[in-house]
Amino acid sequence: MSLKNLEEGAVVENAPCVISRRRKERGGFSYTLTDGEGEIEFESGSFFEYGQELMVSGSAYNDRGFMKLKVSSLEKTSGIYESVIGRVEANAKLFDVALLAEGSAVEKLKPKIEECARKLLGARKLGRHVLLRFHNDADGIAGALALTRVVRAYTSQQNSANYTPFDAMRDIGNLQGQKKPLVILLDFGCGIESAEGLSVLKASGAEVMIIDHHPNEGKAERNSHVLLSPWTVDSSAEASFYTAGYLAVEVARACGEDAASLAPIACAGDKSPILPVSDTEREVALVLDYMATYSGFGNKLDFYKNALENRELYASVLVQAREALDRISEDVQKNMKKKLEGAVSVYVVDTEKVKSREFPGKGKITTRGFELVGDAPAVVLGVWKNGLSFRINSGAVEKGVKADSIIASLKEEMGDFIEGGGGHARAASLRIKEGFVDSVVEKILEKVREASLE
Ligand SMILES: [Mn+2]
Repeated sequence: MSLKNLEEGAVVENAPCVISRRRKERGGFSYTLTDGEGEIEFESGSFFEYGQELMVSGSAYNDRGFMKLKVSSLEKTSGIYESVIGRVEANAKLFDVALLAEGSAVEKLKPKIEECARKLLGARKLGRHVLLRFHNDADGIAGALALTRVVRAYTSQQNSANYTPFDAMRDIGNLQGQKKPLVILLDFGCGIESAEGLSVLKASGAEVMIIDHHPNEGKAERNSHVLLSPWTVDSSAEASFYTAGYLAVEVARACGEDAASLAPIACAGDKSPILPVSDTEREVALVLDYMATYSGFGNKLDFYKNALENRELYASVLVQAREALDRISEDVQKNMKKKLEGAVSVYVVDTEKVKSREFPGKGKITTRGFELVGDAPAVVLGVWKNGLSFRINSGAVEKGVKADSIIASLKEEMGDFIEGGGGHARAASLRIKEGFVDSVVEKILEKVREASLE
């Protein structure tokens, strides 16, 4: 018999269920039992952990208008938690709201969005331990703000686009003792350099959800349980435009949360054109990016939430961020050289000569250059002593110049100098052995010339 809508006097016999909530009360605890179909409270002097699996017998009684269970026998058991998770997720009530963005890709993603939503609603109902790692930029932060409207999570900032074995070991250590924890990676995890760390994490028994829009070079579906990625339904360069933060917002909306206002912030942060973005939303993205640049690994999400609510802090960060961007414009202009003239032009900015502290970082300096070159098909490379950053506009992408494919062939042809890297068709970065940046740039010029001739 299921725990759903029990009437007074109904008898429950050996029902497999789990503890999904606990409240301290005078003389003991009040617990909520869930079997995946319904739930009911009972009182007990004994202590049980969240997720404790039990075989329960008893009868329902009315306690001042609330149906509770008078327990006659209670036995600890095992092996039922996953089936309860499955039932809770299947029974979760989703909200069928129209997607904010248009396009066939996102329509095709709807089943995955719903799968993620069911998982979050199930985790909420069962009080599961959720660890949410978000990328340290406006897209990752906006998405994390959306997901935490649905479920309480331990949030932690990830200052790299790669999930390394170090990350995995640390997470596995912190998750010790948690019953079937859910780990969500937001706006990173699909790169090839995350595959090893992810496979270790998955082997630990944690359930892994990845919401990411970076090209799925690491085949993240193999090392996760749920993958929400536009690359699974669209292989064009436009797939990246469905940013992780945007997708997370759609997940929250399918859960019934009004998170729509966070989506344009995510899009502004990653320069995605899928949604209209207002000046204010662009400002919020800038503030989040600035704060994320200056804050460390492991930072919790509340830090950003509080800053957005604190008007004085917000206004002051905005002024600083804008000044920092303005300050570099002249330097960028001075240090940007046109290296290739043709169907697709290539410009190179020496970012070491641009006076900037941590913000704007190399990527944003390159973006600044990119904003200065105009609309003709162009590639901007921001270079420094051991790396470079790509920004490529639509005109160049249409002519077949894509950063992710250039990077893939560079890794093959110059594997000895390329130490890593990845990203999108329009924006990506490379780590290069010191002393070899110039030769890599030469090779890129060659590749752009070839691609734009074809
Ligand atoms: Mn992103």
